[in-house]
Amino acid sequence: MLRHLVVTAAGLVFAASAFAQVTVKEPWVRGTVAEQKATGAFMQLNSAADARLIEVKSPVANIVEVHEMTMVDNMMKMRAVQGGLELPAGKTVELKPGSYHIMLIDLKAPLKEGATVPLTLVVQGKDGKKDSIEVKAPVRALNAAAPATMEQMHKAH
Ligand SMILES: [Cu+2]
Repeated sequence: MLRHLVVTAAGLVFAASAFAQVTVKEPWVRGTVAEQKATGAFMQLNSAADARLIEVKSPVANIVEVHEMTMVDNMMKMRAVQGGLELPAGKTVELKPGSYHIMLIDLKAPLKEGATVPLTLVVQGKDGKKDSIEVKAPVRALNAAAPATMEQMHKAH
């Protein structure tokens, strides 16, 4: 825990000095029930300069991946975005159910409505510089605006 706090503090300092122009809007995490081991985190990202979301970390899950949904043989499948999620300068990239999302896998405990999930977004600019952005995402009810099949799809991989 102490180590995590130290890393977080360093990330914030770095964010203030690097490009640091990634705006995060409306972050939220879909709540889970007992025994559910995965869920999605959603938000809108807007970067002032071309960048990529290359990594996401969270203390609530053992594995965190950036996913995309694609049609394969007429079926919606999800997979990890290779090489990071592109954030074109000035364009809002929406992470939402049925589209790009942050996958929280192997959850350490159920996420209840009203809780807050800390997420650390690692963004890399074209110059190779990395920046950390701390996000606090509120947990919304399980059935909030999400396709019912999403959880089933995650079981497939
Ligand atoms: Cu996913």
